[in-house]
Amino acid sequence: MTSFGKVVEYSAKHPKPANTTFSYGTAGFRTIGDTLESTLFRVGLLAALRSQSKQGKVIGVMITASHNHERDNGVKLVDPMGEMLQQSWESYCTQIANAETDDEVVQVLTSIAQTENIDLSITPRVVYARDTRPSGPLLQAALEDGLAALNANATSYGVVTTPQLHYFVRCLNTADTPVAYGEPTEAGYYEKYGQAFLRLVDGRSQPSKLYIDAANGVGAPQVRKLADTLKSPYFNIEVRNSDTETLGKLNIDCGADYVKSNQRQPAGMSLEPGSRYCSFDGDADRIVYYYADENGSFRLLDGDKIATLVATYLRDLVSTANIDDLEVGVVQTAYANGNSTSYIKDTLKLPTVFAKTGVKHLHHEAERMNIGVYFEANGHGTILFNPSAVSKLQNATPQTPAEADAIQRLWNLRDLINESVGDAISDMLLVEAILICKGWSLAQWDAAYNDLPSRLLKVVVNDRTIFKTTNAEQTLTSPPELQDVVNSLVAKYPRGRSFVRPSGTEDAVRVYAEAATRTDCDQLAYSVAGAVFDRAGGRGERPDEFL
Ligand code: NG1
Ligand code: ZN
Repeated sequence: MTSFGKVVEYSAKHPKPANTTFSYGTAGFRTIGDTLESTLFRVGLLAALRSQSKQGKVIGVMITASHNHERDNGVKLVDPMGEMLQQSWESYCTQIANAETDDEVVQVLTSIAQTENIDLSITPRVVYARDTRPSGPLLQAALEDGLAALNANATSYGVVTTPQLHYFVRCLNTADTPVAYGEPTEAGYYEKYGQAFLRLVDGRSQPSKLYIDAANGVGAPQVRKLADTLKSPYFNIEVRNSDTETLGKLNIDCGADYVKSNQRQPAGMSLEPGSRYCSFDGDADRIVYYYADENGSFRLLDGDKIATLVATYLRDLVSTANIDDLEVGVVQTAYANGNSTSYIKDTLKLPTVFAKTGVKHLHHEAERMNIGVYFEANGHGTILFNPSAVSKLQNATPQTPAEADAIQRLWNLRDLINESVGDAISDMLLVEAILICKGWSLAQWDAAYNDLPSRLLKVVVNDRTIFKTTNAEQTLTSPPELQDVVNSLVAKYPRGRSFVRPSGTEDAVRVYAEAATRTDCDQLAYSVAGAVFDRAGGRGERPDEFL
């Protein structure tokens, strides 16, 4: 096929490493950066094809490995509305990445084009960006070769956060339509979210300084640009862990994942009671807050706390706005702390559902709700207003100034959030706006409910593909009988809950446990992890610290 005429020649420059299998998982391709050159080239080809399959809409490609080690890298595709790649195309990604020869690459392209009935005469349009990783430039060059091989109209956004790239894609594809999302530029991004923030906080008391741990990643320069754009006492920040130049610092002892996993402050931050802190991850799509209480103890405000804060605020606004049948719901994963789920159901009296791990699953569940708040406990999430919510807001006829104000605030909130994907910078502005409007400290926010003690462990096994789950990943259907063992262990502990699932991003099995006390929780976590190790081919050291 002539459309693929240049592919073999270009592909020969980016040979696939022998004996390596790539897989497009929850977060796209993710592995040691240096092994990904052929994959990036091929993702370029596929991004072009995907654009053609969408009649030339812009497709995004983000080169990042998020919170993972600096030597890792990865890549994921962004669909036209700024959402994650449609799931049915994930297997095409895996297929093309694993084609053994240059000719096979062309065969895979040809077969996808036929299956999807793609008009290859359409000019593909693709935009791409990368984070600060050292392997980024090399991988970007390979991607550019893939795009050139299919004559794509390709534009680089340089080094930006993952959610910024999602935002650009959505802006480009909605330009000049009734749902135009904004200017597809960095300046447009800061302007849109920054102005919505200022509209919400106007006239309120100014907050104290917010210390931001940027994980020594791309969030550091980007959040500073936001502050430079805003120049507002409402956004009084100091960025720490902002060294994106020195090798070996990205995500090390800092960042949202470190803070959430270790339940402690990052390097470079000593916590003063009364002060306010947050951490981004390496590509700035996750955020967690924290502070020291009056005894100096570390207190974490994770994705569950953010979800409950946001849901409470939205629920109250919707109630004041007095619009019929406009409902707020919350989507969580099984990793959500049990007390957050009880709080949403029993105190807020809002509907809540569990989705499988990975934001694309949460996103789809949230789309079914009028106003869907979704967050993973690790701090990755956002809010979606579905078309029915938007038309209810448009058609609302406020009867009082309070109703009109609440409706205006809902519009401003919608402008403040990145609807395409979880975004640390936009989520931070959202949290800040709510805290400013409520006049709350972090301790007042934290007071809504107390987390149950929880523990997340990793077990390395010979073959994690034998682990199969159901019930939003909370119940194992394979290996046989392992779930019965987990159930009998859980039954021993008051408020015990535990589940086992294979990781979608690492070669390991994750064990989560929570219970009424720290001791019970740890015993439960380690006994379940021990059972997994013994009965399902554990490798290396047995996890038995507490037994
Ligand atoms: P896996 O490795 O499948 O557990 C992790 C996170 C997810 C999600 C993805 C993508 C946990 C327990 N898991 O997935 O929530 O963020 O990475 O980055 O935090
Ligand atoms: Zn990330």
